[in-house]
Amino acid sequence: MAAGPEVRAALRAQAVETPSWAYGNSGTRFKVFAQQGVPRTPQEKIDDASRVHAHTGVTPSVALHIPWDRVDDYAALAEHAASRGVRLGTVNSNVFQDDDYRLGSVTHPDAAVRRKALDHLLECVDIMDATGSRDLKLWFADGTNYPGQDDIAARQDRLAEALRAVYARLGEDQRMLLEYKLFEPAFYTTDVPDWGTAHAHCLQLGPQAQVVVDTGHHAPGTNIEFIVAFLLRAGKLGGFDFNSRFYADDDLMAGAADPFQLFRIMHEVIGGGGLGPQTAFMLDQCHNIEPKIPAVIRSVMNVQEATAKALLVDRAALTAAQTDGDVLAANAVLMDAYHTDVRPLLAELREEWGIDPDPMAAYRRSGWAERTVAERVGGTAAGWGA
Ligand code: LRH
Ligand code: MN
Ligand code: MN
Repeated sequence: MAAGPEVRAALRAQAVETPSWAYGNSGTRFKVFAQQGVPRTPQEKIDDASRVHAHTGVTPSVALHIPWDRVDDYAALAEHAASRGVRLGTVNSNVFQDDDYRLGSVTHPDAAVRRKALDHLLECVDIMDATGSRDLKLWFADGTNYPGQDDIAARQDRLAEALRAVYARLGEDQRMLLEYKLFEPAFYTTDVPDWGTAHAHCLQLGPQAQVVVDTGHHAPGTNIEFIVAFLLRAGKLGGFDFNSRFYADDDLMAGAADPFQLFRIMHEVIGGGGLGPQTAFMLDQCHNIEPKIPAVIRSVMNVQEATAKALLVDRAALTAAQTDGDVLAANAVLMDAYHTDVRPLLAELREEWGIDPDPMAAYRRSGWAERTVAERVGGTAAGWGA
């Protein structure tokens, strides 16, 4: 299957944002495994992100998580990123790691806690102003554990009120990406459990509010590509948090558990006209047992491979087969693309872009891992599971 100039151009233009927290120590709720050489500061996380960009050529931005990446001067942090050849991307808010949030944040029954959570979200927009970030990503751990614990509908009212206040604070070029998650840490009700709830809130807010699809946040068997197609059609797909899952929110490397699902998602993205900067393609992963930078590189390559395969789908043949009602032919068009080995194409493209065709080997040879182990003593936890 030949890759024409349009496919090559689309792969060149692709951008995947990496998360600062993927570079720090992380773990499960049972144990954080400390690795040697991990970043001690937000600046060092950015340095690691810039290594990934140097080897992949397609990860020009790094997402922040506040307060995990709190600094005094965000403009200076943006300058640091620029000096390393990357920029600061999405600002992720964190209203889940404070004792006050035991019963929720923006949906908490106590107005004082709701105010504290809202102030944090507004502060995140101030940070976006300083960093030049376009997107604010909102994920709420809010929910309840027991029937009767709180009023489900009243919590929706409180959520809507907070979202309205944040939306009103956004600048013209800024967006709010609302992330949903089926369960965890709440186990009975979750206040934003699914794309329908997120979509309904975003619809009420306006065009700058969009839904973000974290691939690990659904019930097993959920057809994520359907959600993607639906949201794209509605103009409401803001972006992705890519990661793999076998069971729940596993946060494993994107494309590791189910590369076919990633391909199917990218096929819908392309079909719906979503492959471009209007969609934030982000990773949201934690590398607990594997070395972090190579794990991020591998994930980015997996996203690239899924994208390349989806770009190779013969859309004219697919439409013809679909119109004819030829189920097997239509399915064969998709499978032909999926079974294409796109690794030689991507290697060739990397050479064209002036980088090593084998990012994993190039990283290993770079000596970065050894250097950071020698230089960085006492790395920090990402904040997650810490
Ligand atoms: C929640 C989530 C959300 C958080 C991140 C650390 O499970 O996916 O995006 O910000 O993990
Ligand atoms: Mn996420
Ligand atoms: Mn998650």
